[in-house]
Amino acid sequence: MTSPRPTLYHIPVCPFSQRLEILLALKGLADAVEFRVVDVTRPRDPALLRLSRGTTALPILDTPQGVLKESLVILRYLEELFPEPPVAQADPYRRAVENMLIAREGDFTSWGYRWVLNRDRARDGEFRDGMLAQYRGLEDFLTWQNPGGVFLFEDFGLAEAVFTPMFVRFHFLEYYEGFDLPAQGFDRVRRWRDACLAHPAAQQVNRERVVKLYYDYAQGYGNGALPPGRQVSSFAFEPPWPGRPWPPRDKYAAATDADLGLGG
Ligand code: GAZ
Repeated sequence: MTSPRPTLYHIPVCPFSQRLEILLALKGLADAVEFRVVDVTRPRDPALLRLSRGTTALPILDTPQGVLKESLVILRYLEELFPEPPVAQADPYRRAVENMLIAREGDFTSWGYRWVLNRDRARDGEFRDGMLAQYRGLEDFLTWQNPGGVFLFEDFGLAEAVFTPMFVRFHFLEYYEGFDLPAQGFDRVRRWRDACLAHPAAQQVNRERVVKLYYDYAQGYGNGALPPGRQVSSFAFEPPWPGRPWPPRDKYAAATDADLGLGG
């Protein structure tokens, strides 16, 4: 234990870093990595920009050998660095099945975020259909691989660590877009999603925090950018989110800083 701990630079509430927090929680190794918080609403520290060679997307992991980027890359690195207990599948075929499911995460994430960011009411149906098609794809995949189960395999594993942070974020679709899974035709993916959301290793961020912090995404502004007429980002650390009121569900209502409990 002489080598320094790897350092993860991350944005609190970022789904990509929650993947890594979940993995470490499953291994009982929350302290094996040092987490350093970056405030996305402030100019980036030049030292951190040098470390990332100019890119701003987080998380990045600073290891004794060098810097790693991309949450899925870091996830698999940590799985191999700390192999016990295993979270990924060990058998090559099962690992390939797991990776087929993980390969869907990019489109799934993109549909949900593009929908909440969308400001054109005429395109609402297009995003709803696109999101439903994503869930239908997951329904089909899980029914194919493990029709009677809850998770993809026996337990919450690597695919669950990848998708669960998005299930938590997509509370913003329920709140701001009125979206939920239809009562029929989505039983298998609903069982998966609900078990993922309830898992003890995945409680780093809750629905209330997502709904309050992602208000600016519903205004069409991501990554700490400020909507017009506002002084304080909904992602700001102060005032702390638990004391803020719930934002208006109507994302076209354009709440002020004061409405959002952000001062002013
Ligand atoms: N592929 C990378 C990974 O690690 O998996 C993605 C990392 C990333 O996008 N990080 C964001 C970041 O650091 C925060 S989380 N941004 C600050 C910066 O300066 O770049 C946003 C989207 C979106 C999907 C997800 C997110 C998100 O659109 O949650 O649009 C704005 C960002 C599809």
